[in-house]
Amino acid sequence: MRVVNIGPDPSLAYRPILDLEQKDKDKTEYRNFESGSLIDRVYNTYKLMHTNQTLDFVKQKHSEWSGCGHAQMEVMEAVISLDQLVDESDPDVDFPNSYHAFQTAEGIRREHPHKDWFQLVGLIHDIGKIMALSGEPQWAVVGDTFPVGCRFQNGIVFRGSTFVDNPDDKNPAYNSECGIYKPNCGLDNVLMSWGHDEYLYRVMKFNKCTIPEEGLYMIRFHSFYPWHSHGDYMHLCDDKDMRMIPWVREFNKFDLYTKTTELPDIEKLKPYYQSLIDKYCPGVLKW
Ligand code: INS
Repeated sequence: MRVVNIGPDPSLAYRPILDLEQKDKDKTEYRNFESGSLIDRVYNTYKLMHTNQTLDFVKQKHSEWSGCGHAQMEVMEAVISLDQLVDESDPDVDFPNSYHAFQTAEGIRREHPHKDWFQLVGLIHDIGKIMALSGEPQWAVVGDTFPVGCRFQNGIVFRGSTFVDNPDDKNPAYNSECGIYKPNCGLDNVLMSWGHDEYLYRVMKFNKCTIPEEGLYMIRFHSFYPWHSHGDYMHLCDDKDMRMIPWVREFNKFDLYTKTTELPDIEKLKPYYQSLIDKYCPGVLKW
């Protein structure tokens, strides 16, 4: 028999770490910021982020992006374009973000079959990362978020070593417990480090999408781990934030623990999710 060498199995192209054991990853193995094969990439991304995300930087990014004048695109196009993005801040994922979108959505669909808006939030929560495809550096797009304009708290990853070159860390106007904010002013009044959460929230609002408030809140704060998972920054929260935090935590279960190397069949799932997009954020949106 003639054996024709066609090179590596093409199905492996997007599954570079197909490691069967990872399918059964234990919950305690997620978010390891101390060791692992991706640790250098992750650390370098956070080092740049924590050095450069200052109050001034965030204000500048708001004025650049919040007017949604960069592109016009349907939501499914944005989801699929994340085929081109591997998130360099994520110690648990080394495959394109589009797979993570469908993994999260399908996890939510299994446990919340009647909450279609929640499933949709699972699908789209990271599509603000398309900023990176327009030239924004990853440190201004991906990763956990934190407030700027007040003290960087201890629940932030790599807090001890990555803020030393951030001028705000030494500025007495910004480095007290509340900094520029009033106690319990509400997260709506706090400027977060600039990234995909806030950007997508702005896009949803700008285009008058009808996702319920809980869903918009999940979009806006899902990467705010120091708050939803470490209990930091509670002194800035108001009643609304405290009502919403259980929703953000419910979302987080799926966002985090569906990250496995078992990759979904996107083509098969597309029609169902397109119907949810048509219901809540139809047509061409401004980005
Ligand atoms: C997640 C989370 C991860 C980060 C991702 C983000 O919400 O914050 O730690 O790596 O970029 O989408």
